[in-house]
Amino acid sequence: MASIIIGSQWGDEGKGKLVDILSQEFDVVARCQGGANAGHTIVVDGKKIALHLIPSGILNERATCILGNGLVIHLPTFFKEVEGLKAKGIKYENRLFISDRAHLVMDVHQIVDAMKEQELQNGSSNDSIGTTKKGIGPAYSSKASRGGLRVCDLFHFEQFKKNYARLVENKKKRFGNFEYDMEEEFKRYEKFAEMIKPFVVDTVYFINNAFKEGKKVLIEGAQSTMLDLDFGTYPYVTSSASSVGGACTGLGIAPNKIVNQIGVVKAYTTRVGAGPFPTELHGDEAEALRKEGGEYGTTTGRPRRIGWLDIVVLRYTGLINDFTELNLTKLDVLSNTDEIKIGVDYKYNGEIIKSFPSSLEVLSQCEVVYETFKGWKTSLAHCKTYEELPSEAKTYISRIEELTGRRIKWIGVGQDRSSMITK
Ligand code: 2SA
Ligand code: GDP
Ligand code: MG
Repeated sequence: MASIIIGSQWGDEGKGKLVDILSQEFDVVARCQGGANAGHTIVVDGKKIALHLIPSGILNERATCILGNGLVIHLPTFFKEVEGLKAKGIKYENRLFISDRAHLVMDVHQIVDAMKEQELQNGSSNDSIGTTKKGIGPAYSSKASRGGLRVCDLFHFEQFKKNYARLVENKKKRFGNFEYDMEEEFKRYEKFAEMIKPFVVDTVYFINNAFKEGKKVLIEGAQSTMLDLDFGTYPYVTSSASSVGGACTGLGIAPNKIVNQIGVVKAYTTRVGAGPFPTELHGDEAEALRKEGGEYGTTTGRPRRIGWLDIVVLRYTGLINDFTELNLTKLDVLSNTDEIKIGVDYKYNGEIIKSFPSSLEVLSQCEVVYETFKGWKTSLAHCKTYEELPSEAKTYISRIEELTGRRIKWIGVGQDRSSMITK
């Protein structure tokens, strides 16, 4: 069986922390989409570890970690992260594997990512997406247009060189000439081809065989449902399927293997990059929460945009993923707030609408209906059980359960692995 952990908002809900905690009960932890745009932070005994490509299960030495076929992998970043594990004394040999079918992000994809963003910025209106510039969109474009490079191609190097040269030529045709040392790249990738060998397996066979042996697989979502290429606020999305469907295509598993869909919900909302954000806050109120919650991109360091919790978003992402339980995170961050709001409905032309609109034009004309809650104004640092939480916090939690129709099973009250209440 498999369980999947998925973000219910625009990312950075604290998925990495939950994966780290739950991975103790799993044999395999797998990523199924995205790449090094992700940033998953884990804090153990005050020590912080930020992971981008490697699954957050790596700290649990019992678990095997998989990067599935649905990922786009920048090998220099992968090896840098492996070096980081080595430096921290984390054992990764024979327990960290990459799919032979995963696509590669080359430096050319990152160059083009930055160029595309610049192009959009230079347009009549600034329409840039605010990508992480990690080459994610261009790498998935290469994959979809059948000009991509895969991990398995590295082991047929003459053909790999031809395909790589063609990829760069195509980008030059589209974006104009830019400096790119192909000979250096060939040398670099010839070395990577050797270095990556011990990590490469047929992950489709590996995971399905693990199921056969009765092993438990935890799937780690990245980027979250509101950034999903199909369901997110298009075009302000990432280029992968970051909701539950991405697990089947990104790992080669059947849907009946997934028995739990765990939604991670931040107690307020954040978004990094451009795009609509109906419950967004500005000014001092936003700054106070940003500071309190340390809301800066784990990958890029960009300040995250801040807003109130949005139930319309949670109902919509709940439909897509059918969350079986929720993890409410960062409740402690609201501890200094006098009045907390929750966006409960959107009104369009004066009428409450049923679900999250597809059109950004419609969305921009929606008015959010709020409910207001009294803050608890006391630290949650000492709370180890649900009963110990202040009554105002319990009211807030119950109302979220009521409004979403979903059960909150875990409540995050601090950054550390130990700061998680099970309800
Ligand atoms: P991309 O780079 O093509 O995937 O960017 C497209 C949009 O997806 C957003 N995106 C993210 N949003 C939240 N967190 C992400 N990971 C990092 C983090 C982000 C960072 O953990 O903080 O460090 O800035 C992530 N990755 C992609 C991105 O902001 C664009 O809106
Ligand atoms: P992810 O992308 O969903 O894994 O989330 P990130 O790691 O990018 O961002 C979440 C941030 O919140 C990280 O710095 C976490 O350490 C932190 N975090 C997670 N849960 C909690 C919590 O309950 N309270 C506090 N204060 N911080 C948390
Ligand atoms: Mg993150």
